[in-house]
Amino acid sequence: MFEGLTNKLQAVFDKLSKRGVLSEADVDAALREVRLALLEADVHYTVVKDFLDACGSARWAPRSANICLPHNRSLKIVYEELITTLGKPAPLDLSGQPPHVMMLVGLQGSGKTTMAAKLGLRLKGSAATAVVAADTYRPAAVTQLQVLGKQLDLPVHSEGTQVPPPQICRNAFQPRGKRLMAR
Ligand SMILES: Nc1nc2c(ncn2[C@@H]2O[C@H](COP(=O)(O)OP(=O)(O)O)[C@@H](O)[C@H]2O)c(=O)[nH]1
Ligand SMILES: [Mg+2]
Repeated sequence: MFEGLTNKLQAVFDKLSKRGVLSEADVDAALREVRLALLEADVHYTVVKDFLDACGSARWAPRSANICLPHNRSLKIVYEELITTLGKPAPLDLSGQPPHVMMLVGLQGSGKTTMAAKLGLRLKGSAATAVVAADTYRPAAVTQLQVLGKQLDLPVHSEGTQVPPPQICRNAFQPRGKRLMAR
């Protein structure tokens, strides 16, 4: 998702950079393209609206003036508002008693499973790490995680698609011996 969004935003600012100083029409056109890029990336329309209000043309130049500002200033406005909207990057907080559970939230196909495997790969050097295949609904979701686990040498806890997901998650926390005995 971020790759597609990055490319689209990059294209908007590449276009602006060719113009040097921007007119109000340039700014409006660019903001329309930013809006489309965000909506196509499945960003909720109210978030897009708040985002565009925050970096709206009022910040770019007084409405009366037809000449606005150099494009690098426009890039800064959008960049700052993107950080405010997405939140600043923060290190993973793994303090406290393990096991640590991470929840990845997103629409289907937005990269949660892939990100889970990437996180597993990143953390496996410093902690005992496993991924749990608890998506029993989506076709091949369990196999997808098993394939990723094999590629990255990550333990995968899976119980097929007939056990309820909360039970699979609970079982994943049992020590292996106890888990096998409970069957
Ligand atoms: N290019 C690219 N593709 C990705 C990335 N993350 C996931 N994908 C692909 O996007 C598709 C959906 O990813 P998946 O992790 O299954 O999404 P989920 O439905 O949220 O679990 C898969 O084909 C992934 O290979 C990424 O960072 N870059
Ligand atoms: Mg998935």
